[in-house]
Amino acid sequence: MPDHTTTAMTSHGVPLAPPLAMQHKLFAALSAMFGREVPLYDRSLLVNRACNAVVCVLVGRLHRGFSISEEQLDRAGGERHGAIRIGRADEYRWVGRFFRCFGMEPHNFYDMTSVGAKSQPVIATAFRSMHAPEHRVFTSLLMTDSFDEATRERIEALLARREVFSARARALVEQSERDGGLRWTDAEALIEEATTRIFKWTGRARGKDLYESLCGAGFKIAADIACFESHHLNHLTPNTLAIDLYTAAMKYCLGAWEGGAFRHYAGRALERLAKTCDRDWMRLHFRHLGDAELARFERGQVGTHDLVELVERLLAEFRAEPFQLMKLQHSGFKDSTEGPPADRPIFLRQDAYRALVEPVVFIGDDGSESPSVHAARFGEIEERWYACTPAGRAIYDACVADAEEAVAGDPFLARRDYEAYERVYSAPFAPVPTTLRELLDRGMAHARFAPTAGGLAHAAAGRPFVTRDMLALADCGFVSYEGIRYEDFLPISAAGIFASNLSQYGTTCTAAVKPVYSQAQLEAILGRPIIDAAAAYAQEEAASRRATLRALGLDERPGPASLGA
Ligand code: OOG
Ligand code: NI
Repeated sequence: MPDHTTTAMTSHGVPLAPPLAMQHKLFAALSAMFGREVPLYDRSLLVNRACNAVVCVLVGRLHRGFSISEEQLDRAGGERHGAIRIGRADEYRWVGRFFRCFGMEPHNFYDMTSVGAKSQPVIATAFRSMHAPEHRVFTSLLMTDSFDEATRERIEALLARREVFSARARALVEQSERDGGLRWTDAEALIEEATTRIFKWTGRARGKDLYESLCGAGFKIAADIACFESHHLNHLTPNTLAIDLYTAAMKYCLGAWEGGAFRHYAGRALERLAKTCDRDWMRLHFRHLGDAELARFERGQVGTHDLVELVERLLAEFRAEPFQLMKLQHSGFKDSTEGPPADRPIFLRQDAYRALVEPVVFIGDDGSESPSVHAARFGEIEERWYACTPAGRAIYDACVADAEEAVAGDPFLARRDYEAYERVYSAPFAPVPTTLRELLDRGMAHARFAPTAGGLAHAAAGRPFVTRDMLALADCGFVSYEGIRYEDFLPISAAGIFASNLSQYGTTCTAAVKPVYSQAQLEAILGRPIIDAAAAYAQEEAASRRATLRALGLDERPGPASLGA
């Protein structure tokens, strides 16, 4: 695996670009590319930044001494995940090799063909760094064998004709593999391949007949993959500090909501934040803050007037031209947010503006051009919470199933009466705790533990500890903990995003026999193993427990059996 911290050299003594630095550069370049391609995306970043800035003002009043630099604010919203959809197995392998040059490994196997009614004919993994990732790419592969024979042949024939990775891009990837990295000039050349070719939207399509018959038969996703010439970014999702505030802001700026609705929902979002913004929230949302800094902040108070003032401040800011999103062509915002209810801090919550209707030109075999439109690219947002243990995951899955069932009978409830929808959807999540501490007490979420200065001094003085239990040690002030953030995706949320944006609920397999897909199959396509993220979170927690016990001298001195570990 490439080393992310030290400077490696080529055999000629030229320094290699650190993969993580390359990754930041790649995502900044992709964001700039996507911003040029999709003005609404660029503007949505401004909306997110304005919301995040207001959140930071509120946080500064709640935690006196907290402030954030412009750069840190950019970084908080600068985290991104992209989504791409690939047509052929050999293309998929190239994409995996490409991301490896940037220190990004495949995490988790997502079989989107079997997520119930919202299934799509794709399987996927997500490329990201293993440690503290800031960028990810959800990468789907179209499974042509889930179509009837005739359709499958037509899709494959069209896909066979394209070449997304140029000879230069392939050579650079091979060079990186051979030399264990790339010099900066070559890294920049590979990033240029990414933004000018591999992930670029060209608006040029082929196979108009196939396109129309796929869309007509409800296979929009297949049309989006098979008929285009690149692995165009479908969306690039920034991170937000307060998804409900952002969503309200977008609905207002897009013209879907009046000021009154915005005031109500934005005020509610800030009020909730004021209640939940404790030390754990701070650690989760601001990675640059350490325990020492957090300890220096003094608890402040905010009242209704603060919330009103901040909402009005946003409204005033939204009068400026860049926030007049209603003037851009758009298809509105999703009706409801995917993921757990706002007060259950696990996994992640996502929302999106709907896929834009974009002009495309179909190029015929004779070179003729035929103008048309295509709707696939949308604008997602997300807020990340804690990674669950298998026990937490099982409870979450059961809650989701109940919640989906509870709202299934009334598909337009969210649009008609959002607060009623929220009540119905969130009620089944009652078994999920609302705080990190409760999640940890119940073994539902993962944490990283560390000894405190007090704990180390206690150990150095040779004083005994009455327990080896991490949370009990934390209560005594000997150990600190922080929740581990969830860095992956949720099939059910992804399915909801796919479904709403394809304005199509899901697709059924038309193959004579429905194929069964496996992780091993995708690993064979990639030519390397897929990391099991759940195991990685558990290992990270276990390693921190072991290191903490060792630092406190508790590994050699087993505690009283009755108190357990
Ligand atoms: C990918 C959908 C998955 C997410 O955030 O869950 C995804 C796609 O639309 O291609 O991006
Ligand atoms: Ni996404």
